[in-house]
Formats: sequence, structure tokens, C-alpha cells
Amino acid sequence: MKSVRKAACAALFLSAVACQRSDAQVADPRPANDTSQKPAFAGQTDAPERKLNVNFQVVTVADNINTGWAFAFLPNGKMLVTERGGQLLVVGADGSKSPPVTGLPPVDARGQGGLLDVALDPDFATNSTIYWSFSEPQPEGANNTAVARGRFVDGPAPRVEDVQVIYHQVPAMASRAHFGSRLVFGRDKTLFVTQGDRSFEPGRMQSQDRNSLVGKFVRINRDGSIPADNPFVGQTGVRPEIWTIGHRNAQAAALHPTTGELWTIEHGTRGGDELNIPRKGKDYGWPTIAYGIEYRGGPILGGITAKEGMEQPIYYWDPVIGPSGMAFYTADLFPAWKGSLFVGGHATYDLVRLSLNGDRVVGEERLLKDIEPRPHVRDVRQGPDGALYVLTDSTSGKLLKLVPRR
Ligand SMILES: [Ca+2]
Repeated sequence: MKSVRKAACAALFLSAVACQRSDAQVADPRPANDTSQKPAFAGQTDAPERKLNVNFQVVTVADNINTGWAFAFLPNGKMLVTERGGQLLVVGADGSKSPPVTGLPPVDARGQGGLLDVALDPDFATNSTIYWSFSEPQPEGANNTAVARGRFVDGPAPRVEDVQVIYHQVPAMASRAHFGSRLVFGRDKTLFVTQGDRSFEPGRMQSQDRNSLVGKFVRINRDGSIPADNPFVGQTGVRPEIWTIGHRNAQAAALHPTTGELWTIEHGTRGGDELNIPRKGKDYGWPTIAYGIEYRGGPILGGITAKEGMEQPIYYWDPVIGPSGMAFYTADLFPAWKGSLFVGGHATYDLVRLSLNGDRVVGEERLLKDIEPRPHVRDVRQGPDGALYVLTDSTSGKLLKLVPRR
């Protein structure tokens, strides 16, 4: 059985005190893809399994959602749900579904592309504005991550008006993968957009190129303009949209409820999913440093996991969970879950719960292992009712909610 041994005793790097062995079990007993790699600090991977044994039941809110990608709660109790093929739906709390919202620009719905995240304006109550990310079609089979906004008009035939595409990742590339594209508003109402490396060699190698938006997280104003306090504003040869550098593909992002900082989780290859707190102007290392190995086997570039000037993830998974969607739980409905971070396990068909102590992961639990069909989790959010909502990825996907078992 796999214990915390590989995390706790990277003995070359840690003091004897920090390296106390624990016999606690980890949540995922599979061996790492590269057992020679060592974490940079104790607890960076394989946190001990921590079962809270919360008694919940899983309720189906809506079904027959075709390849759902994201959802957002409207103040009227309904939800906006994206289907990757290009449809935005209004789903009632009773599971009723509207006709597709009209007025959205076309999407390139090939591979991992299509209609992706959706978010409400911080001032939605007064401006009714919504934002969505998508893969934007370009000539000759190219595409790019893009963000649009529009004024949402609900009703029997819901629509968006005054639509503007406020952001285009450049350069566009001919790939069907790694669009990233979670949307998170900061407390200052700027918008973070996570992006990926397009999943092929030319894009991967641009992740360290500061004149490209591939493999970067960006921060923009609500009208698409550049915040004056972005880290590289005014620097020659550096895109001013950039917030952080060196990301592979993040499809999970949320604002920390206490610190107000952006937290993200990005996909690794075989090993190397990583939880980061992307801070202004920092380099998160892809592809120069990474945990895990190539899909085909063998090291990623030089196979190194640490380098001066590049940030370490605060936690990583090897083997991967396929992180998609994340939510900090802050509500009162499940007191034991308060302060936990929930992450969709798209590859492990489960819901991952992390116990946190500040910016350290101190425990891990896997939920929804026992429901059928196994949930291919794409997104997770806390609802206004305090329930935890989960969207599953299938041509007949479901929007589920976890509520206390009565
Ligand atoms: Ca990294």
C-alpha cells in the first residue's frame, strides 16, 4: 500500500523533523508515473486521506445536458449552463430547460473546443451582463480561446444583446485542444482567463514566450482593455494582457474566499496536475519544469521539476485526477465541509475534496465513487442554497446537487 512515504521523506531536501514518517494512507493508492521525482517540500503531493464521513445525498437537478462544460447561478434561482457544442441554456431549479440562448457568436466545436465557461458580471444585478469563453474559429482550421460578453435577456426565448468579443488569444493555432478558459472575476472586478498551450509542440514552446498569449493566464478589464497595473504593461516585446506565464492547461479556477487571490488547477501529462496560486508576473514553469512524464513515456524536456525563478505548485497529483472545475466551500449547509476545496476529477470519475491549512493541502478525500453511472465531473460550484452542484460530462450529462441526507 502506498503511504505518505514519497511525500514525507524526500530526505535529501528536508530536515529530520520535517521528514517524520506517517503511516497515514493516501487517497489514491496508484504509484506515481515517475517514482524518481521528489516533491520540493513535504506535503506537496499525496496528502493523507482524510475522510469526513459527511452524510449527503445526490439529487439530480437536470439531465440530458449534452456535453456540459460550465454553469453559473442567476439571482432568480435559475442557472446558465453551457453545452460544449455551442448551446447556452437557462435551467430552472426544477430542471426545466429553455431553448438555446440566441445571439452568441459561432464556436469551433471540435476536439476540446466549443462553448466553454460562463460567468456573471460582478454588477449583474444592475447591468444583466454575462461573459462566456469559447474556441473562436479562424481561417484554415485555426482557432483561439476567446471571451465575449453580452446583456442577458431572460424569457421564453432567451437571448444576449450588444454582444462584444472582448478578448482573443493570439496567435491562433491549428489545434483542437488545450483552450483552458475558466473565467474568474477578482475583487477589483478585473477578469482572469486561464489558457492552455494548445497541446502540441509549437504551442507548448510558446508557453515561455512573453510575446505570445499561448500558455498564459491573462487579466483584462470588463471591456477587454488592459488594467494599468498588469505586470508587464509598457514592456517591449511582452503582451500586456499577461498575468502569469508557463501554464499547460487550467480548467479549474476560483477566487479564494478569504485572501481574494486567484487559485487554479491545471492538467498535467501523465502525472503533474498542479494547484497554483498564480501571482502577478510569476512564471509557473511549463514546459521547462513539470512533474510527471510524457504521454508516450519519457521525460518532459529535460525532466526537471524545479528551477530558480520558476514557481512550485502548492500541490500536485501523480497520477492525475484530470482537474476540471473547482469551488471553495463556504456555506453553512455542510459545516464539516466549510473551508474545503472541491475539485472535479474528470479523469478519476469522482469529486476530490481537499482539506486546507492556509495555502497547504493537508488532507484529501474522494467522493461520488459509489454512484452510477460514475460521474465524469466537468464543473463544480457552490449554490446559493449552500448545496454543492456538480456538472457531469456526457452526451446525456447531469447537473447534480449534494444536499444533507435527511
Ligand atoms: Ca508548473
